[in-house]
Amino acid sequence: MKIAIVCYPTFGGSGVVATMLGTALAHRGHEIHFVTYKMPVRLELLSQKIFFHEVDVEEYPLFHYQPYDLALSSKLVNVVQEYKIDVLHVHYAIPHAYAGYMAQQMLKDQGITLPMVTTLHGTDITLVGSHPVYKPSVTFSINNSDVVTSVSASLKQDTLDLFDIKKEINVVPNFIDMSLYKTEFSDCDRSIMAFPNERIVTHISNMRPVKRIKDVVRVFELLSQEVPSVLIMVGDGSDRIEAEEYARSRKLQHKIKWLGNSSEIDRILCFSDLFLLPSEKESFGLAALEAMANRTPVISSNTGGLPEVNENGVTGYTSDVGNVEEMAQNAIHILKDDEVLRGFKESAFAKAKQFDIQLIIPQYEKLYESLLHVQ
Ligand code: GMT
Repeated sequence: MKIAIVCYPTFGGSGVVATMLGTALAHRGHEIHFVTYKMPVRLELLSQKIFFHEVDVEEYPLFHYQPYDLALSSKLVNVVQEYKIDVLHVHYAIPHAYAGYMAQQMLKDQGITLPMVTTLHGTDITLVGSHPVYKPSVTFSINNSDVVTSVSASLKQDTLDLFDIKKEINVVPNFIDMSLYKTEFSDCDRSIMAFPNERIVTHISNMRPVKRIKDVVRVFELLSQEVPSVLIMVGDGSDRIEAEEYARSRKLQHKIKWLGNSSEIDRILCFSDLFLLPSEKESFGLAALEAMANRTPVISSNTGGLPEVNENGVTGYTSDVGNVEEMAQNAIHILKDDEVLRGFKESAFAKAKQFDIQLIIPQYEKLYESLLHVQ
């Protein structure tokens, strides 16, 4: 099949998922066309089966906001015509499903049918999409997609609760390529980050308010009073400065390494003993799954789809949003004893296997095929 994929190419779960999906589909023989405003961050290999089409937005001084949706839908029309695309798969409803619908209509005028799959990722529903300024357009785009998927059962329920949805929503969970992770236990080279007696605790996010990164520092503060440990903070965003300030005020800075954005996520997670994700909202929590694939147990909030990934008491623990005391107690329980830690590490790894890419990609392929047959 020839599949066009639209996503946000920057650091962020939905772009990472879309990029991994496209790459895996290309390995399975499909021709994949990424249509985005920048090369996706994790798209390393341009193979014969992977194409990248940049959406140019003309800067015109008259416009306060440049019309990206118009540029995207026009680019989609051109790519579909030139490469005879079979299916369009848009990741993140805003504005991709809307632009995709417009492209469909323009192509229809030329007698071309372009079926569209829309994957809902989270904030396009829970934070941004349900805002009154976007809600009618998001409802319309979802209801007019040919197939709609959501990355967790929880996000499906949120979508049904927040919008008037007439379409079936298929839950297709996020995934990870388990073939990239060694099957035997390995400690990695942790000496670059910590002394032998210290545990390594990690957090990775785009450090927006929804990630509650101050809670990360507060949990670490409590746990480091009981267990010698260091905290590795990966990513960047609007809340970083305030969290750094808080850490400084609590005299924790010497125990915290702020690494900024990194493309070495697996290398960092490989030597981590614990992953913290205390988010306010999280439709899935791809970062938690990446941690688990690296045998790192997770302390997270119990919001959204997180309990579908992080099994309470098995792969780590889940607590109510903001309950940093409980999160810290659970973290101490996991980290204090080598045997307990080893058990959680193995359970986290075992659970991650349930989300192996090999199990999930066929689910998308089946949905694409169902659309080709109705043409
Ligand atoms: O929340 C983020 O860090 C970015 C956001 C995105 O749109 O890229 O992530 C959302 O999609 C990810 C991939 O499906 C999910 O793993 C995240 O849980 C989800 N974020 C939220 O729901 C807040």
